[in-house]
Amino acid sequence: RKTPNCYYGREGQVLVHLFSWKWPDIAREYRPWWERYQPVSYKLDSASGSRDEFIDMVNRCKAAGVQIYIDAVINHMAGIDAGTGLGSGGSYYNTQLRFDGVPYGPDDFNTRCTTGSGNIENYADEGQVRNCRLVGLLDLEGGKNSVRSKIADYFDDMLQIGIDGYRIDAAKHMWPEDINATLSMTGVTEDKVEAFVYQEVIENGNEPVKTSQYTHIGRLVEFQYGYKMGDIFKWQHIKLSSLHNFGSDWSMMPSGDALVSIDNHDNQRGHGAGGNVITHKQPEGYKLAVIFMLSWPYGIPRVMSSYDFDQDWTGPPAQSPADGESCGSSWICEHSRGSASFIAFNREGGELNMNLPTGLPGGTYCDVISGDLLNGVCTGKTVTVFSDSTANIRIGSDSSTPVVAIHIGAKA
Ligand code: LM2
Ligand code: CA
Repeated sequence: RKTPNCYYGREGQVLVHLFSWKWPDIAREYRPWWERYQPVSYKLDSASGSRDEFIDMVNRCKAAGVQIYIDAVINHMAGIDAGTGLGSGGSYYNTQLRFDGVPYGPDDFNTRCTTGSGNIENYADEGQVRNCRLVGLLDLEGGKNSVRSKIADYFDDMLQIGIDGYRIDAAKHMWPEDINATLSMTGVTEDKVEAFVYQEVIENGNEPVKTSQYTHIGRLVEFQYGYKMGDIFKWQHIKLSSLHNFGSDWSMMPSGDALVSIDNHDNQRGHGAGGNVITHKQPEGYKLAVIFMLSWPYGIPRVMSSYDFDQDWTGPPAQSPADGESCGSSWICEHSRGSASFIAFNREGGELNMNLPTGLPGGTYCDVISGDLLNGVCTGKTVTVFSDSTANIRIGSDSSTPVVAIHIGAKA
């Protein structure tokens, strides 16, 4: 009676008094975010909500002209240490390789791994990277038709609901031909264009797995982009002016193959391959990096939207921004809207004062960084573009966002 029965490894013996909390919020608190990457079925009931709520979200986004791309975890199921239980959607699983909600059985898992632990031990061995368990996650045998067709059924279900594409999680750990064969099995209905595909392959120096092995399947996340943005906007190792040819000349893949981001949920908190990225924790440089990415013609940009965390595993706040929590505290919401047709940055330490070609027709434009065009009135600085499309651009070095951005949708 005098011990609080803490779980093994949790003997800190501290209680928390959750006064008047709702049960679902308590259930959600203290769950690490990375549980999402340990599926036990392809059902859509998760910590984010029910299947009906997912369908409703897709429909409402589509009505607003917004496409949905899902994060598809198809390389593996739960971790070897997950034991036995029921998933958030109620399906039974055990790590003797039974996942009844799909269903998958022992024959659906990889038997080609040759390491002693059954886990990936050496990234220089291409076979291990694809056939062994990534951090103990039970590895599906993507070479088998039974596995491919179950994943294809899941994709078909999603297409039917109306999603428009997939992020292929852990694509580095799948054989490219398995991904391709699975995608070719998915139905594309008459009025539907092909799904958009971007694969998660972190290419590291001398490792044998290369992004170029996957470019025939779809796009890839170009991780070098985020690392280089970190060099420039976080560490300032590289001068802004050297970005003039930023793209495939910087040993990155061709623009048409790439999807880019400044950071992601892994490298933001030191997971995955890590890397020196800039995040919302350094807001000044981060804003510049995001503005640069949105305006620079390379790859397809993806903007991050995060919640605040102090420990790497901390799950999301129980409440969404929509029901009470505002952006800027527990939810960061780095994402923004709008596009700029001419953009200038200054990070040289002194004032920038130059006549620059803008490519825009003559007129007075509203700078959408310092303000916005509201009912025909510019709330920020204005920029005059002359008839030869040049403009005098002045950006002081003392400003916290030393950027000017103007576009034809915001003529003052
Ligand atoms: C990804 N991309 O290719 C995701 O972006 C990344 O977030 C996923 O890892 C990974 N691949 C697998 O889908 C995350 C997280 C890991 C976590 C796994 C599984 O970064 O830390 O691993 O999800 O939940 C966790 C524990 C790890 C444990 C493992 C298995 O952190 O210590 O390994 O579960 O129980 C024994
Ligand atoms: Ca694999």
